[in-house]
Amino acid sequence: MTGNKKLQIWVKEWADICQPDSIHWCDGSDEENQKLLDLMVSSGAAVRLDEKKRPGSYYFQSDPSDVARVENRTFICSAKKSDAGPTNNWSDPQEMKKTLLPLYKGSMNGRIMYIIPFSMGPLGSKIAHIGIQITDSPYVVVNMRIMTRMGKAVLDILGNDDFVPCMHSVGAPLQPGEKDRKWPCAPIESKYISHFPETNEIWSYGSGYGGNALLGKKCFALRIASSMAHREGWLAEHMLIMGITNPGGVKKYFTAAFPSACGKTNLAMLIPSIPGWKVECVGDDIAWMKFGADGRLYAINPEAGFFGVAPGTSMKTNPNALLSCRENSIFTNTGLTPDGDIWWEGIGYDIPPGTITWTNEDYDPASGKPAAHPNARFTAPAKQCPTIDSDWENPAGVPISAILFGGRRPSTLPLVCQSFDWNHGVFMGSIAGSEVTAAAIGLKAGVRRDPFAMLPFCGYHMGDYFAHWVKIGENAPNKSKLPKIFNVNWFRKNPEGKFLWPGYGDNIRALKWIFERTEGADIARETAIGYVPGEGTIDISGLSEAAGNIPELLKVDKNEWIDELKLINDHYASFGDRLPEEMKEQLQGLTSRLENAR
Ligand code: OXD
Ligand code: MN
Repeated sequence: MTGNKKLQIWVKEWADICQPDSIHWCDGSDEENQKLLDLMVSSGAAVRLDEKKRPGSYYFQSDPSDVARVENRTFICSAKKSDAGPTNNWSDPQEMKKTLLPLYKGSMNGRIMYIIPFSMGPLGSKIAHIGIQITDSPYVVVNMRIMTRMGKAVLDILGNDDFVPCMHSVGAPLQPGEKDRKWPCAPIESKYISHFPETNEIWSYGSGYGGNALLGKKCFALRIASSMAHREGWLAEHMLIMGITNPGGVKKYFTAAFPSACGKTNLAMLIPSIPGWKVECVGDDIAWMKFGADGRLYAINPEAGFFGVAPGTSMKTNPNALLSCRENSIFTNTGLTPDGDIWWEGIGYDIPPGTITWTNEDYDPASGKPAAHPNARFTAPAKQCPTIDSDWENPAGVPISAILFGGRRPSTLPLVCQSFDWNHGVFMGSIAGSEVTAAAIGLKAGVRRDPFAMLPFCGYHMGDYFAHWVKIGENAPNKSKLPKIFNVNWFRKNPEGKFLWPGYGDNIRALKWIFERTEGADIARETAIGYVPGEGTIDISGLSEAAGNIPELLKVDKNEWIDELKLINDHYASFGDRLPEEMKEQLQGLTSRLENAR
């Protein structure tokens, strides 16, 4: 329990509304965790995996209707619609609360209300923030215990201070005597993932999955935190954080923002293909950044675990991710093998006969249905990553030398490109995105702009967000110490549709160039779009086939960029008068540099 009056009142108010059978304050202990897991095993919600193959690990299958973040049911409820901007679903805060309160009424009948105190960031860090999540899902509790620092120690640190209230219910009350479902949740049309950025509140209803339900992650650490950061002058970003050490022992930290499913976890855990270089992981998804007393920008990973996409993860593609979930992990919507282990497409070995699919059916290759859902996940403690950085829990954070943006671009964007200055880097972030095919998401084919990889995660108007980035540069205590900004593209293809770049461990070759540029090395060629590697400055030692592709990978094609300009103009038009002057100037600058380019 707690002496914090606001917290006591808040919990009592919600208990009166949701009417749970009882209330449990989570202490975060091993005993509590085991009790919840045992409870879920005995109810049939979880399977305990084989103790030898996957010690301390558990398997869950979700309801087939509840398998991913639901962007069309995610709302930013600012007082003014214009403050949510064109990239968010908006709802009036009072209207949203009027819609949700009747849904929450009695929603925890037959269930326990869990109170989860959690810290986003190392306990006591000046960059960290505390949230309290209410939930009726024991699955959420055991996942939050991996993904955040959770339990009694957080309440002790909170004292009487303020916290971010995070309200969650799966929206599936039980009648007396009614047997629970394996994965209780509400139908899609009554799921609501609602954010109130002006009062720092989160109200989530109806889903038990991932970012909809583990409220510390996307809801707090990105949507609410981005609007807190906007007000308070810091950065809450959808970025991995990595440490890179060169053969001389010099270490630097980079952050990188890529849209979902572009390999952030793979890059954060990269094993370099060039001898002597070392990459260590601080975080794979979110970075919170503030200036330190020395004028440099410092980043913490607010999370304590990885909530990684399982399919495609193998000892070949990302051994460190696979080793991170070797024990004490939770698997959701993968396949389940008859000997009590998990399996997924792309794990690197054949499916064991008798494997059960995520829909709890016998796997049948003839059906064409995969064993694992494409968004099947592992939840693994970050400390289990073999390459976790020694400073990953440093409360002061790690000093950032470079910020990378990127996406999947089969053409136009070179392998790596450095911005001319901070505002040009902000421009690069603002136009980031991935090319999508019409078949993939049922939309018009083309470039899906995902500015700063924050499209689904920015808690306020995207135009104001660009302005905030400009202001961070303007207000920097020492401009010469600002991180340098780069764009990378691992996904360029040749006209036959074949990737030109091997990616994975070979990405160190681009990181090495970036590393050297942050030290001011004279290895760049100036182009209309920024600095790209000069001839012979990308290390190709040991790189066979792709070495010949380097000129194509670094090409800046004037005609492709003139086409790109039209797309950027369309993208920018959507921000109306909230597009900062500085970004208009950047677009004009690029336009005239291209006109003057040979
Ligand atoms: C994630 C995402 O799950 O970005 O991290 O979708
Ligand atoms: Mn993410």
